[in-house]
Amino acid sequence: MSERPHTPLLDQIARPADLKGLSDRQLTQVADELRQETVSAVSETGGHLGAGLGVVELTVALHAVFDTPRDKVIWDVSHQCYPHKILTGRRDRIRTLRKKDGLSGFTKRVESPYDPFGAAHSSTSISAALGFAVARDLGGNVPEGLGDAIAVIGDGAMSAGMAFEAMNNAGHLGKRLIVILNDNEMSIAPPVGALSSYLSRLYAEEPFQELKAVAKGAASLLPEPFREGAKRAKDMLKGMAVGGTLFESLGFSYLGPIDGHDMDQLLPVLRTVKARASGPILIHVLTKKGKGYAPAERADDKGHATATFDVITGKQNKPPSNAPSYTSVFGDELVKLAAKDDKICAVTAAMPDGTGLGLMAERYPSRTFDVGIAEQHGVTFAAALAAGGMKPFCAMYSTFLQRGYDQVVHDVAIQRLPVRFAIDRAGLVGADGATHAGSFDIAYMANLPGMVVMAAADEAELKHMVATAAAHDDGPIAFRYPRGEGEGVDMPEEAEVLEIGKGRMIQTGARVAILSFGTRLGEVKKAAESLSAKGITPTIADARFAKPLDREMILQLAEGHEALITIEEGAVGGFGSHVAQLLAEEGVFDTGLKFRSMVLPDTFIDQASPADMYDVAAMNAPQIEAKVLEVLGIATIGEKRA
Ligand SMILES: Cc1ncc(C[n+]2csc(CCOP(=O)(O)OP(=O)(O)O)c2C)c(N)n1
Repeated sequence: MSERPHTPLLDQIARPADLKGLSDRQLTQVADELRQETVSAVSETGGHLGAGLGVVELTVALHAVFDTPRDKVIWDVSHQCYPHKILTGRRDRIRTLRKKDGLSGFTKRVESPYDPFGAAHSSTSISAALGFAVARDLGGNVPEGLGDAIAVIGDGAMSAGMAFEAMNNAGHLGKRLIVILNDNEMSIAPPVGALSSYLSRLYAEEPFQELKAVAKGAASLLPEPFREGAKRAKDMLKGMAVGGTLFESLGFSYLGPIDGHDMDQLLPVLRTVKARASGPILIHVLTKKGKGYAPAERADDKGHATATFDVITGKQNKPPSNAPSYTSVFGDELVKLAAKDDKICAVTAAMPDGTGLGLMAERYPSRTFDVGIAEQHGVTFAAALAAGGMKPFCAMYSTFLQRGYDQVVHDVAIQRLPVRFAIDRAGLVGADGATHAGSFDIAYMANLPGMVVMAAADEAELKHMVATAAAHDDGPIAFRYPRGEGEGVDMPEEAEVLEIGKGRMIQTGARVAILSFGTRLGEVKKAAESLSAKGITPTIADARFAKPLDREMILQLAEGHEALITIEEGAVGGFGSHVAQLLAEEGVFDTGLKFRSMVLPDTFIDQASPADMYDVAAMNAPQIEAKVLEVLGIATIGEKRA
């Protein structure tokens, strides 16, 4: 553990109200100390570092000028909220960030009144802020009161449709609402698209914010020193095309860009806006992701996400890996297939590295599309690529694909278009917690007519499933796989195209059959080993497909055993429900099969290690073993004693 930083002024800040008596110079010092504290805390916990460092000054300025929690500061994505947590009474627990029973890595309503709205998926903040503003004006009533509503949204998050839907609505309603565009010219990867170029032009062409502000008639919003300069320049600027017109045409007053690391700009601008804003206003703030910590500033991702690290050297503590990650197995196999088939292409929504498409983008840039944080668009775009005779792989995390669900139904499934969904981060993901858990995709994909749904039990299976998806031209197909390393199995040289709707037997036993869908298979095998010491040898099968089901295999398992247990890394309504439906319809229950279905519990599970989260979900080997004993009516020793 590195030495804690010296933070005399920050030590006196128990809550944002304590900032009120400080001079601007002292607030700058608080910001400096807050930055050091943030680096120190994240070095112990790991997590999102770069985004928080970029908004340290903004965080201090917002809490110094506005009256939180009455005023609602809504952080978009909220991965930049660690400095905010430190200032809002959670400094004593900041080193528990993202750990079991610790602070969430995101804003969370139940955690603090200073977190008025939870987030983790992007681009919701303007909608949320608008909701608070309207609730305020309609006389809504909450314990902390309702004051200003302020959304802080990054340039990456601003590229999503939802942000524009909200601005369109806000501009129409005309309520007092403050949007701070935190523009660091970064998403996780460098941002892409026309909006990003537009934002760059806003400041590249015209560096003087006071000139631009005046040209748009916003001089009265500026603090005195700016205003004077602005007046002098007014004539000069008449008729000149200026930036901010996009936001203005949506009904926002545009102010900026200002330097988001300069308290002498931030504080007066925020104070003036607070004193004078009447309708929706967008303040364009320029920041640097990773600001003030050299290793983060230097990193390709600007310290977006980090393991624990040494503060002095910046060296991250990453455990050596024993097996390739599922993500890389997908990425490598896709590149192999793309080399042989020039119709194969790939779509990612702002996660080129997270989804393993880096190599594909490098080798086949014209066939690899980063659409920005725009899952809805990404899915429909892939649908039309398929309609146009291409073979698109739509690579998204399970949790983010949720955002494109209607597009999956309406554009892909109803039209039976052969989009290949590569669903990464399936199941419980660990430190990012409930917002990032891939819990629902089996249910929401398998209920769609014509959708093929596969889950890989290990990395070799994943390789086969990528090839199977590439070969499947008959309609949409999805395959899911978890975050992290594979099981360490031998990798086949060549991928095999699997027969659609056929599972595989793993071991033949007696009395009980365990039918696994996905990577719980490893835990099932462990449970079986332990059971064999008790004289019970379960039959084990890997379903491979939740849709179409391997009817023959499942009915045989049901017939040949006293009990059948399904297990999957997903919520109720998925694989197990489909199996239960089949068994019910086939009348299997009429003749007395004992059936259990192990699914994620009907709760949102807080962050912890994935293994701990699966313990909470009761889906690890000991709990599988207990389930087998329970269904066979064999009480465990512990239960007998109790
Ligand atoms: C709907 C959705 N898709 C993808 C992500 C993954 N994600 C987390 S942060 C991020 C980049 C956000 O960039 P920006 O808004 O510019 O904020 P910065 O990290 O640069 O401060 C992405 C793509 C997400 N949180 N939500």
